[in-house]
Amino acid sequence: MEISALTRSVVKRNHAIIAPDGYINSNVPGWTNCTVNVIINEQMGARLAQTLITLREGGELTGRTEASQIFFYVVEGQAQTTVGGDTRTLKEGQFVYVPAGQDYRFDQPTADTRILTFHKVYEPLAGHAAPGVLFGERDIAKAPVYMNDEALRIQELLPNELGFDMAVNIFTYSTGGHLPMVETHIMEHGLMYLQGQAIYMLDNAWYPVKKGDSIWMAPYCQQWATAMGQEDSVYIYYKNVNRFPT
Ligand code: UGY
Ligand code: MN
Repeated sequence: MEISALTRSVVKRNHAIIAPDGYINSNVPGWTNCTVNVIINEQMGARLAQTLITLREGGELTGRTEASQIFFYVVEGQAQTTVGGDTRTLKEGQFVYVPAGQDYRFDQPTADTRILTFHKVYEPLAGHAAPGVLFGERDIAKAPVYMNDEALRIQELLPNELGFDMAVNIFTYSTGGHLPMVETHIMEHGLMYLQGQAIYMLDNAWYPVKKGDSIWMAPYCQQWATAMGQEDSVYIYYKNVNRFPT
C-alpha cells in the first residue's frame, strides 16, 4: 500500500506541482453532478485560475463568464456545448474559448468526461476588439517545430492577435527533447500534462512529472524541461501575452 503521508505535490512561493493524489473537491455554483478541482488560483499568488472538472452522467456546467474569460478543453470524453447560439459536441482534444460576459452551457456528457479550464481576467486594449467565441481542436499538423528543434512542436490554439491577452498552446516533446535553454520571463504559466513523463526544473528544483500532473510557474520562475520515458511528453499550457508591462 502507498504511504499516505507522501505526495509529489509541492507548493512554493513562485511555483507549484499539483499531482492528482491530493485533490479535494470544490463546489462551484452552476456546475452540477461533477467534481471540480481548483488546481491554480489567486490564493497561491497566481493571476490565472486552472481547474479540472470531472462530469458524471447528467452533469451540467451552466453559467455566464464575468470579468474572466474561460478556455474549456476536453481532456477525456465528450459533452454537448452551447455558447453564443452555437451548439456542438465537444470531444477529446477539442476546445471552446468563452470571452468575458458570455453565457455558456455544457450538458449530456459521457461518464467521466474531463474538462480542463484556464481563467484570466480580460484586459481590454484600445483599438483592438475583444475576441469572440472560438471553437477549435488539437491538430499535430498545425504544430510547427519550435526553435529549429525537430524534437519540439508547439500548436497555438488561440489566434496570435492583440485582442487576445492569453495564449493556450500544446507543447509536444519527442523522447529526449528538451527546452533549448532555461527560460526566465515575465509571463506566467499554468499547465497540465496530457501524455508521458518529464523532468521539470523550476527555480533550481528538479521534479519528475507525468500525465495528469499540473504546474504553476509565477513570472520569472526559471524553467526548463526534458521528456523522459518511451513516449512523447505533451502538455497544454496557459501564458499571459500581448499587454504593456506595468
Ligand atoms: O512559451 C513558453 O514560455 C514555453 N516555452 N515555456 C514552457 O513551456 N515552460
Ligand atoms: Mn515559458
